[in-house]
Amino acid sequence: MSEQEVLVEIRGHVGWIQLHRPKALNALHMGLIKQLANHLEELDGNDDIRCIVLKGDSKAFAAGADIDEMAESSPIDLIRKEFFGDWQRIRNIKKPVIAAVSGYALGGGCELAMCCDMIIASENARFGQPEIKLGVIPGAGGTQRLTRAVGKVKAMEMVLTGSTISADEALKAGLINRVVPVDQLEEETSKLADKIASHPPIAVHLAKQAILKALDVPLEYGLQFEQHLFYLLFASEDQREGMKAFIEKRKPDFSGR
Ligand code: DAK
Repeated sequence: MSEQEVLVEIRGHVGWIQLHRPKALNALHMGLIKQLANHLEELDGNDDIRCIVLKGDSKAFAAGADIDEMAESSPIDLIRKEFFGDWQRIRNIKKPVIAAVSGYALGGGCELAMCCDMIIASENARFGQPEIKLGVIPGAGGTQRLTRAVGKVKAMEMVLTGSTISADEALKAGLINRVVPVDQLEEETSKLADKIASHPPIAVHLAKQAILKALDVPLEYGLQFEQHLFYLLFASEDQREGMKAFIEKRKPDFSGR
């Protein structure tokens, strides 16, 4: 890597990560994904950080995994090199991660955005899973997360045609949280991230866990899981502080404990 392709900036309690490989529309080669996973884990382990934002640039969030890198691989290469092992690390981040998407979010780029917990898109964003045009299918959630987000028929259309959808279509389909003008993407994402970061971090962390569980387990089990996490939060100082502050009609001061 000649220059840094993943940049990190800390603003208050929010860690901002930028994919920075503009000449290749932020195509995600293995080294870049490893760097991204390293930075995410570092921010995840930093007690001062309460929310993470992942962004690209105005032309591309990411145009997919790096096709040049994959093109000549055999299945054995992919298995032996653990070609995609770092994607698993990205999925395991505990703090909330918001994707701020401008321009292309295609293939692995769309999957990376869907690995995040929320997606804010600018009006020029395009989402899609074009892998079918390359003779493969999505491999990092494009058939699974996309189907859960937009439903079977829309996922079928996107994956089988490889066509992209606009930010407005993505909003209607339930893939993203909101669409904002290109020049307001940072500001709007920042507002959302700061709001989340103002809440008690342990409760935020457990709320994220509980919501993700809802996608995986039967309702009865999910409800029990939620209840246990609810009970657990009564062991936190922030629960005492939050409820006491309400009763005393003052602003809470959360410590993250
Ligand atoms: N890989 C490598 N280079 C890419 C790239 C990509 N995905 N996308 C763009 N580039 C490069 C182009 O080659 C070009 O480089 P130069 O020729 O200038 O050196 C530069 O970026 C600018 O691109 P274009 O000249 O093509 O720009 P245009 O505006 O004309 O077109 C485009 C933009 C986004 C429509 C076009 O670049 C495009 O179609 N890109 C490919 C999109 C795509 O097919 N993406 C899916 C890739 S497959 C997995 C994890 C992840 C994956 C799979 C498994 N596991 C965990 C198991 C993911 C797979 C994929 O994403």
